[in-house]
Amino acid sequence: MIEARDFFAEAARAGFDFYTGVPCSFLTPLINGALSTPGLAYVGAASEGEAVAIAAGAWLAGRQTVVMCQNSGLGNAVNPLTSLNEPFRIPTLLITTWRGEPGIPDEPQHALMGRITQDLLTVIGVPHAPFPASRDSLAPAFAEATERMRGTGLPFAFVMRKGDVAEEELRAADRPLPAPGRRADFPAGAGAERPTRVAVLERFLQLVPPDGAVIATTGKCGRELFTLADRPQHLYQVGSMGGASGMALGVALNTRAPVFVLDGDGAALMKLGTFATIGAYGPRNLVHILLDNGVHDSTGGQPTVSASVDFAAVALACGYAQAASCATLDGFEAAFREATGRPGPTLIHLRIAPGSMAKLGRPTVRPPEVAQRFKAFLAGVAGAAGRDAPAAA
Ligand SMILES: Cc1ncc(C[n+]2csc(CCOP(=O)(O)OP(=O)(O)O)c2C)c(N)n1
Repeated sequence: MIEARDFFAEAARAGFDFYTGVPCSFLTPLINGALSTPGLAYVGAASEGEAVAIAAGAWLAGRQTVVMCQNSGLGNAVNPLTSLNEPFRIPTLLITTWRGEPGIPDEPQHALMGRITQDLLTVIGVPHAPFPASRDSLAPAFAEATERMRGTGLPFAFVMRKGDVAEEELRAADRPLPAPGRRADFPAGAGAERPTRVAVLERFLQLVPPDGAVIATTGKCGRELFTLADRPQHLYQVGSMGGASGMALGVALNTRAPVFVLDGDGAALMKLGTFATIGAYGPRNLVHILLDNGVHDSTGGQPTVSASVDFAAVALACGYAQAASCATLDGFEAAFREATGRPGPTLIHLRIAPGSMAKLGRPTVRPPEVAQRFKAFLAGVAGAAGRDAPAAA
């Protein structure tokens, strides 16, 4: 058995400086320790998949990351681990618990996952080792993990058993509540047609500042953005639907650059919990642009339920500093100009028309290259600021 502080000290020596995750009772000592250690950056995520996306963003902004979860939550994390970390070659140190370990009495809901935890990690290409549960094993375990991650550019997992870390008291201060946000509506005039996504992206490209980092959601949004303009500060999130906003949060908490995420209504609804995490952690440099065509346009136009959702109200209820709702290109531009003059996090919700540009390409630059040049862009912004990027609160 080790103390949480032993783990954090070895992790810090190995360069790990950003933590996120969702609790498990086996993880309580480590998460309590993370929450109680002054200066240690820990983001409590709404879901394990969101945590993986947040960590990916933090890595792009120069951090080395740790994601902590219960093995039940591995199921929630499989999608981004396989369709975000893998294609983009984004490493993270995953600590998953081993509820349902065969031979040890546990609750019925853990039995199956307990039998397959290591096999599941292997199947999804995540090498793993037992969590280092003695002081002597810490340094070699970190050496193995970091060497494997450096070699592959991919995640590595420690599998934690009950009692691996000694009990730790929770001494975390409550997070300050965000002040009530501000809403702005830019209604369309009678008979105004909704803009297309490509028209909005064209306008966006005229408005976005040169030091702005841009993350585009899964599907045709990223493809259209790439077709209009391919820039080093663009990240086209080809998989991990719903993960763009989490990734943007991870970036925004660790950079001084303004961060823009182009989201879809289907994707936003898939990971609505991320709104609450963004609102609570409150990065002032994050602008969340929701291109709401009311459908899953990229897969053939099947309706989402977005028509009955007031996303600006959702964002404000979750703690965003500002939220705007609009339905025309000029409304979008007005909302954008207002938003970028004030501290966020900001949501700009724009109702658009379904459909896509006729000749739609796919990014020809490969995901690992997209990630590397995006990372280099953010490092350049941090270098230009002459200081380290801020650590997450
Ligand atoms: C987890 C997951 N489920 C489903 C898909 C298939 N898929 C790709 S894009 C997409 C639609 C996304 O809809 P929305 O976010 O509204 O964006 P739009 O296509 O309308 O631009 C779907 C369902 C996927 N890539 N990942």
